[in-house]
Amino acid sequence: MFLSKIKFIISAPNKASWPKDSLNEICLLGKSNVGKSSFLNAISNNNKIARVSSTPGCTKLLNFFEVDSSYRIVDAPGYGYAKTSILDDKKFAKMMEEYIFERENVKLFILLVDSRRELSHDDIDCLEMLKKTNKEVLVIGTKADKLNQSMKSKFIKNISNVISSKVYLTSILKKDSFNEIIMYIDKVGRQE
Ligand SMILES: Nc1nc2c(ncn2[C@@H]2O[C@H](COP(=O)(O)OP(=O)(O)OP(=O)(O)O)[C@@H](O)[C@H]2O)c(=O)[nH]1
Ligand SMILES: [Mg+2]
Repeated sequence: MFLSKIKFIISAPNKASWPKDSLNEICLLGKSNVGKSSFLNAISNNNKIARVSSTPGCTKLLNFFEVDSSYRIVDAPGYGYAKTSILDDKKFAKMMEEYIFERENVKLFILLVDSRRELSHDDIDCLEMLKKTNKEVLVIGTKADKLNQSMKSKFIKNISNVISSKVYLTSILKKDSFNEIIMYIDKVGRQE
């Protein structure tokens, strides 16, 4: 299964540009280069949906994508790139905090982390912010193709010490690693 009929809606620098309706939104967050835009392409089975680059800082604004005219996925720019720490860069922080705390449409935040790395301070700061929203949060470890079995278990164990929500491991080289999360996203997106 993949998400079908995905189309790009708008790249938003601030709340004046957010779509003005009540469609549910699912937001992808995480450090630069962890693979947020690649994740969106993988669940759409279309590498042309979002722009991806091996250089961090590829996505600059909040990019809204509509799925089957029913709900949206929002691909966020990453933190931790150059000065773009989630709290230090004022413009970036304002754009993200505004969305995280004020956007009522959001039903689920997905925090993506590179499964080869430990959680960074920015990841922890981000999780703390998300906790304050009282909204649902999921963690995805990306690039699982780089891990062996014992590294995978260690990753899941480490994350579970920090957050109680469900943790998934995905790899763009293994399409079926997205099956469960796609079904979940679609269910949350279409919820009344
Ligand atoms: N091996 C491997 N590489 C991946 C995977 N997912 C993403 N990548 C690579 O990671 C790099 C960054 O991917 P992006 O999707 O642009 O990352 P991003 O999180 O959107 O980055 P920003 O937009 O800068 O925040 C690219 O070179 C991708 O090909 C994966 O599952 N496995
Ligand atoms: Mg991106």
